[in-house]
Amino acid sequence: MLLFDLVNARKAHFSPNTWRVRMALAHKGIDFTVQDVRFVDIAGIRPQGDSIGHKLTIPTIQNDGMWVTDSWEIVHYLDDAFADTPRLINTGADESVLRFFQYWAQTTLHSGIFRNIVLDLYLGLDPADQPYFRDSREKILHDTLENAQAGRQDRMDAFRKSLQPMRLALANGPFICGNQPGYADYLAFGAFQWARVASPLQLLAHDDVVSTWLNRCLDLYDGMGRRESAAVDDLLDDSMR
Ligand SMILES: N[C@@H](CCC(=O)N[C@@H](CS)C(=O)NCC(=O)O)C(=O)O
Repeated sequence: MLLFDLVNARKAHFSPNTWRVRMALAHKGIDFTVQDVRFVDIAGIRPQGDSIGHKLTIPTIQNDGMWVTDSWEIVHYLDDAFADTPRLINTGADESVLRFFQYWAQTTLHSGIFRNIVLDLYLGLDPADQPYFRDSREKILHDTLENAQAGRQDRMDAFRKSLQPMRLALANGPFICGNQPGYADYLAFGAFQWARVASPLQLLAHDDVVSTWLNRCLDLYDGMGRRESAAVDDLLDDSMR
């Protein structure tokens, strides 16, 4: 199992969509190797015979000659190809509700976080990635990265309020999926891990149950998430040198 994942200049893995898949692989107990790529390398990743037929995005996996791109497709593939491991996406209504949760994560979480860390993301990238990232993201934002990120402290209250559905869910159990973590937890975790790895911004108040949940997720699978160093730890290390 080979997982293609993005790295920044300090070789930290920051992609929110890949973190979903990393957690899914760990949940299933599937060992994997990681091939680090930068944004500028993605176009050069080509399956033999071009079996995917469209542009790859990260995450992409290669297993047993099979290439799969897109986190949702990858988790479906893992559920089918490793049928004796715990299933993450059940078919029927459960799948539709999970898909709805993914839409919520992409809109409320990813969009809410993106603007607040976009300049930090850029500054952390390998210099070879910076022109592409600036150009493509400024087109999406219709603004410079600097303007987009400015004033983020003023947006913090609104972002924290938007997490209320998570707080309500976490009143029922330690994880969004109940007593045990499941794919909804990994969808949300990916977003917070993205911010943690790429930016020193403190997104969550320490006394927020979402922060307690995030720490619980960081501890899962022998602290797999926590082993990826946070941007703030990196900055502290720098200032101590
Ligand atoms: N829906 C896709 C989204 C994947 C995606 O957009 N990945 C980003 C990195 S997190 C990417 O590959 N971007 C390539 C680019 O911006 O050129 C998934 O969940 O896998």
